[in-house]
Parts: sequence; structure tokens; C-alpha cells
Amino acid sequence: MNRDNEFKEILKNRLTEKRYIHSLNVADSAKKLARLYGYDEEIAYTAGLIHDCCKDTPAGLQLSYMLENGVELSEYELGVAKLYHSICGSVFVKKEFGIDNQDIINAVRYHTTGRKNMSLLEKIIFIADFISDERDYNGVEIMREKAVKSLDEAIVEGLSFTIKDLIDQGRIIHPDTLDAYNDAMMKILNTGDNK
Ligand code: DGI
Ligand code: FE
Ligand code: FE
Repeated sequence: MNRDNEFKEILKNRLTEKRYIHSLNVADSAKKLARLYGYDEEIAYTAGLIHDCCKDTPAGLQLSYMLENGVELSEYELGVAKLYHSICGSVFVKKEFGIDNQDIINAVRYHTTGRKNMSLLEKIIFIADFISDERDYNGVEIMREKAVKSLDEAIVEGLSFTIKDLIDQGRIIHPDTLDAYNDAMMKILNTGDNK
């Protein structure tokens, strides 16, 4: 049973219009990537649709929701409010949407940082978030080209951008972000041309 319409009604009320449109676009991108890379298209669509379900909730409320639900935040997470929505979202989709597919839960959980050994769905959602239709940052066309060529190459491209930006802004880089970068880079180097 596909519950996307039910989720859409809830998300429309939880998210700003801009974020809701982003969610629909990420769902569409995820579905296309799923077709290309051989993953269940319906599951990818649903994961994309709900990935930012907590993004417009105030950080304090996200934090109390996570703590009430027994989430233990690492020192790198507790002080970085931008990372709350993916962790909070993974609890929310399980508890409030009744999602029991662990791959979907993990795709929401790791969509901001990535991590080592991401599943195919985790990679699809991570990249779909970078290339959704409304994205117009410098370099988005390169990301869209890489996304259809190799998910690992797209991950390296996207995380290079994110990590450089975080350094320029003097922000904390989560260990999962660095792990995701190194892991994807290792995969590219092992199958590609050794320098
Ligand atoms: O929720 P979206 O805006 O669609 O996208 P997202 O969940 O990928 O969040 C992107 C933001 O998260 C962007 O401002 C960079 C930030 N971010 C990603 N990884 C890290 C991070 N911020 C910190 N401080 N550390 C990270 O490792
Ligand atoms: Fe997000
Ligand atoms: Fe997003």
C-alpha cells in the first residue's frame, strides 16, 4: 500500500511551501536515480518525500523530541543544530509515519552527513537532495552529470563542496561526513586510474 498521499498532506502542514516543493523534487530525483541504478522506485520516492520532515521544526523542539525518544547525540551532533533534522527525522518517520523499512529510516538519518558504507538507497537520497529540480547553486550541472555517471563520484563531488564550505565558514565537520568522503573516494580510486 502506497501512503505517499497521506504523507504529503502531513508534510504540507509541517513544512514551508519552499521546503515542501523541495521534498517533492527530491522524491522525483530519487525515483529517477532508483530506475537508473536498479532500486525500488516507489521506496526511493517515499524516502525522498519524507527526508526533510523535521527541517522546519525549531531546533529546541527537535532536541526535546530526540531526547524524549532516547536518542543519544554525540558531541559533534549536540552542538550542531543543522544536523538535528536528519536524526530527528529518522525517529519521526518511524514513530509518527509508522515507517518500518530500516533502509528508509537510515536514508533519512544519514541524508545530511552521509556515512561510511552507505546503502544504495542512502546514496540515492543523499545525491537526490543535491540535484533536485529547484537547486541552482554554482556547480549543480556538474553534480547532475556525475549523478547519472557514478553515485560515488557524485558523493565525492558533493562532499568536496560541502566540506570546503564548512571549512571556509569555520564550522564543525561531523566524522560521518569525513567517513563518507573517504569511503566514496576509496571506491573511485580502487576501480579507477591509480595516480
Ligand atoms: O536539508 P537540506 O537543506 O535539503 O540539505 P541537508 O540536509 O544536506 O543540509 C545541508 C546543510 O547541512 C548545509 O548547510 C551544510 C550542513 N552540513 C552538512 N554536513 C555537515 C553540515 N554542517 C556541519 N556543521 N557539519 C557537517 O558535517
Ligand atoms: Fe536535509
Ligand atoms: Fe533536503
